[in-house]
Amino acid sequence: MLVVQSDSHLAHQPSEIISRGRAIPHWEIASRADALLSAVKAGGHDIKPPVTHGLGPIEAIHEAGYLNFLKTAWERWQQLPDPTPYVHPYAQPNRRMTGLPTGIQGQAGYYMATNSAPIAEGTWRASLASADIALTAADALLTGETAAYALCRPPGHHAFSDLAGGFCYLNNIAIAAHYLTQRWQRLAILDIDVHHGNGTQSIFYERNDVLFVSLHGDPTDYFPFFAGYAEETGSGLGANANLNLPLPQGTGDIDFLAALEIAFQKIKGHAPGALLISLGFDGFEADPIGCLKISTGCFGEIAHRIAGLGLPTLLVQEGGYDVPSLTPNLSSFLEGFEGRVKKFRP
Ligand code: SP5
Ligand code: ZN
Repeated sequence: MLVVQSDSHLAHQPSEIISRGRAIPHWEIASRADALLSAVKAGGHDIKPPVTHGLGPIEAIHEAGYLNFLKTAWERWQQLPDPTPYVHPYAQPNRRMTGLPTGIQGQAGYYMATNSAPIAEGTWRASLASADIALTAADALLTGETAAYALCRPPGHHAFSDLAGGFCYLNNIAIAAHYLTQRWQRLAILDIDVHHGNGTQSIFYERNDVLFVSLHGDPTDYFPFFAGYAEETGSGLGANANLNLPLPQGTGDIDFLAALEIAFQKIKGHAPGALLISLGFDGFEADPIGCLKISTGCFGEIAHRIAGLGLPTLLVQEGGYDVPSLTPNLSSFLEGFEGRVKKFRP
């Protein structure tokens, strides 16, 4: 299948996040892309660089004020006395706090949902390239390819229209999905990253043209905590066009595949013209921040079943943090997608 990839992500390498009040090494590191690219190369896939699509498709999803923040935040942060190398929020607005301050410290809190989306000097540039990767892969579907893989970094599914969070800045899959509505009136997004795709859900929550379905670890005691519950089914025009399937921590292959079938029933009922997959490998059994127990072989089985839906399919890379396993897990997925499922014994 066609794969879109570039080295522009190297501009985004913040070394740390704040987790439970403490700075820890970032999980979302550049070598993830190398490990994923190894699987692509081993599979003999065609690799293309992204084509610049400009800000139009991005502005269709993200607020102008937020985009301006992302573009300027690092330089403005550097004007502070004794600045740190990355923009991190310090005070964040919450219930009953609605002001939008003009200063960079307040804006960092206003536009960042979590303490795990630090902005480095090249974050804006890398994020634009990541969105262009998803859009260029989407172009392949527009020109008749049945499937394409967007090797996006940084990932996107925790980014809201006006919020960064959870290692994400621009919501690559949402940008690509809206872009594809030029061709298909009905689309479905299936999110199999271990974390609920809260940004994507929010962006499409009141729309009925783009169905959002997510399988993820139960957010009761797991990131992103504030969304991903079964009761969230969409609102307004989008009523019933959102399906969350939270899974108990420790869920393994058999139960994940059973939930996948429920997701498929919802997707078939929506009758989409194309399918977009938020593809995370952090549900892997050895992922350092995962909470599920999906095996390498099962990723192939998942892919095989997704391909069985027979829809044009855009694969968009999200999480996955056990770097050495990203190569076999993506290989398993791509081989399974193309009908070669091996060594799967749940
Ligand atoms: C795209 C994606 O997968 N984003 C994930 C965001 C998860 N953010 C939570 C980071 C906190 C990690 N602290 C975990 C300590 C476990 N030893
Ligand atoms: Zn994730």
